[in-house]
Amino acid sequence: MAKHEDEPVPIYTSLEPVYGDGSLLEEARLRFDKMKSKFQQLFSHPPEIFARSPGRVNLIGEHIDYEGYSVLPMAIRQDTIVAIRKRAEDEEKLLRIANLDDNKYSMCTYPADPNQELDLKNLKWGHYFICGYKGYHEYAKSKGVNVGEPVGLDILVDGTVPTGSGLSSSAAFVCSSTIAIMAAFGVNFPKKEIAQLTCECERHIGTQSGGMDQAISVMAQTGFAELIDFNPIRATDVKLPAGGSFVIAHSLAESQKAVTAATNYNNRVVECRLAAIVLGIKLGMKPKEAAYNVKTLSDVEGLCMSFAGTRGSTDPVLAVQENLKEEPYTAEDIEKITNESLQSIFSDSPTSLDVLKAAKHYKLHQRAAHVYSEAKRVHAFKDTVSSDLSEEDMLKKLGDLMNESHYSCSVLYECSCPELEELVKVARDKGALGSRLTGAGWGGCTVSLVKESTVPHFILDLKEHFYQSRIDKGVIGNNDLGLYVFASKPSSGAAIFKF
Ligand code: NG1
Repeated sequence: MAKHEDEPVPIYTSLEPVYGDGSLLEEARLRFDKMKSKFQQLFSHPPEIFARSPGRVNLIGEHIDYEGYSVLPMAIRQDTIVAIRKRAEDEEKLLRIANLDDNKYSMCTYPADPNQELDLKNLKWGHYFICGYKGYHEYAKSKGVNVGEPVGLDILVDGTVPTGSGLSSSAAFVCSSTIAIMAAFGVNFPKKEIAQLTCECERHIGTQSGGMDQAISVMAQTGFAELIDFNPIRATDVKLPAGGSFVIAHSLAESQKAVTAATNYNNRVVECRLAAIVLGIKLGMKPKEAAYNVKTLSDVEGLCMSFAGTRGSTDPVLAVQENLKEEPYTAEDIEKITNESLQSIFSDSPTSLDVLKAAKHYKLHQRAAHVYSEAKRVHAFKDTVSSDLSEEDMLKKLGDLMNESHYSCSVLYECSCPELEELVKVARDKGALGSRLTGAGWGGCTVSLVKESTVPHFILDLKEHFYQSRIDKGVIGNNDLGLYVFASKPSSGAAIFKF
């Protein structure tokens, strides 16, 4: 039997396979009906096709996908839906991108040229669609698919994944856009290829993202979290213990990943590469070879393991402890080791050059220690889930691993913020077995593991001890709490609808 990741995105003629029955289905029906009538009203035609792709919560494995290490996310029910119609050849060759929430997102118009450059200094929400548009054309060309002359597209978007929350609204948007475009052009690729292509095309927005979000959004299976491996992308179903539930809670600090890329997300990608280069040189590589060939910490893991082996250990963190100083490195410190300027090492990556401009120093020891230890925790989590521990012990162990992950993100990787710290503390005080920031951090959500039977009580506790003061100050409305705190079961991945 073909593995599900080798199959194309499923095409459904009804909503049930994705939205099940009951209230979720009712909500979905209303959304699709609204989209159909708004589409007709805006573009004077009905949409031809819909594509949807979900957000995700990462259970463990933070900031390691771009270093080549496996991660363990699950899809959530919140998703982005893209309705699309290919415009006739005699219609103007424009991409008109509208949003159901037109108060917040006004219509964006772009030329139909797939080679257009995105103006990153003037970030518009429609840019995420263009990532998919460019990505589809680049990929189709590389596969020898005749894409023909550009034609215009009419597009309407509706997203329920909260933005800037670490739940990957951006990947849900890029994946649903790419899949809608593919479907409009009458092609479909295996899910694992779409996962790879959407990861690459989201980089047009200027973040050097890893592939976790797109992979889970495209390849998720109802009822399972997935262990996602990279190079090549693969997904392995992970059944979570029935007695535990994952509660997602928003810290109400919004993290604007694309805007802060040079000092936050891309900065960490650059620091990891520098840490890998310095480790490579300290462990015997020629400086020039390390400077230009070493891209990620996984590239030098073998050297770190050999080093650890000489001291009777298998832990690559030992090599970090003994070869990278804890004090921050200046650019000059690193250039003395590499004999190459940082500018020339990163000359092929404009977004990395932006990082160099903004950075005062580089914390190589801490970033590498986080990455290697977090990579181990992902496998420990997966092994725990499939072990024969009692459910009680299993949940406790999983919670401990989540707490360790949070500590590492907060102290070594410095991607937390005061609101996330407060929320994690409240969650643990109120009985969470484990609680951690999820996604890129610097704001956004936490994920907490709690016993299934205690979920309603736990949510009430979070309301009382974290949200109430914010409700009183008017930061969020009392009735909106359900948007910011909810328990989530593993949901299904991307789908196409043709009614
Ligand atoms: P979010 O939480 O969606 O910003 C980002 C990256 C992931 C991963 C996590 C940190 C994108 C699209 N996603 O996720 O690849 O690196 O941060 O683990 O940039």
